[in-house]
Amino acid sequence: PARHTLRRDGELRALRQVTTEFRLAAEPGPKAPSDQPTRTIHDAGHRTDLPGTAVRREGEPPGQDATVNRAYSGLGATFELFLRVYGRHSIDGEGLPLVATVHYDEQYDNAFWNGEQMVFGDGDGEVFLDFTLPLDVIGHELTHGVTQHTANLTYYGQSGALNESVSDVFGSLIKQYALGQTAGDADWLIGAGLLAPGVTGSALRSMKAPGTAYDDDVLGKDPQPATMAYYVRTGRDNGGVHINSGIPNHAFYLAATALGGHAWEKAGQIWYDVLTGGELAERALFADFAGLTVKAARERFGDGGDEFEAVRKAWEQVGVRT
Ligand code: ASN
Ligand code: ZN
Repeated sequence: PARHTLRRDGELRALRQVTTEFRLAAEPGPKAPSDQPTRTIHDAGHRTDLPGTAVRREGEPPGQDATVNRAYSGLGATFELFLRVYGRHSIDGEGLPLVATVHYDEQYDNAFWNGEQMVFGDGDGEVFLDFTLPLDVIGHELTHGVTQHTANLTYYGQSGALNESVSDVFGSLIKQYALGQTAGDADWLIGAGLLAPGVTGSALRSMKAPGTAYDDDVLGKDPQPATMAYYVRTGRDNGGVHINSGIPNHAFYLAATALGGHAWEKAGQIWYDVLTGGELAERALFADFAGLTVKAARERFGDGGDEFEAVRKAWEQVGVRT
């Protein structure tokens, strides 16, 4: 009992101060982002006001609308690849809530990222079906958000084609990861299942064989080149961003299939390192991107490794100098 003697005022004040400092130091800092997505799917009811009416929030069970459910699952699959494989928390790396709107407009033949959220049309049913059908299309659109928050590649000319290609690469990887496919098993198509039954073609684009995805009376022939020898100089489509993306797409396909196994582990990691590494300029040309992938392959997997050689050779095959 003698130990519990009253302390003098000064001692008490000092003790209180130490206690306060300890409590402040122990207080949690900024909250770590969750390992679960925060998804909200809206229905535009065939109008164009965004975001429309919320119809499924995170944690809610599937409802009757298959389009809503596909959007919800696709957002989840995209979140999973970026988190589990690359350690990225959502689109911005800080747990950004994922928002999508389905049934946008009437017979709307596209899907897009508007800088803040995903938007999906139902297609006209004659040329295109529902844009939530292909998982790689959902992944493609969300990856535009990742690019916006990282390298921010300017959407024109070669940097625009790189922006498009990065969306195709991770769109395809999201599908491959969800299906557990190896590079050898994957179809390397973007938008398989999107073309209406009457259309002559298999998908929107092929990373394996750019220029062969469709050849149709209405759509025309797939205009994508696979190599620089066929690079298309045009002012249309922001300087051919959806056309010339065939070249970096094919380089990724060549590197990933040469390496084998799961494409997201090596080729995907290298491309992710370049996209997020801070060295890629907003107006990068193909050669800038290519050079950085070779550097990233060396830095992550070693100098004399298969990865370095596979990446270098892939760009050489499509005619881009590294
Ligand atoms: N679906 C197209 C894309 O993501 C829409 C667009 O932005 N042009 O590239
Ligand atoms: Zn795109």
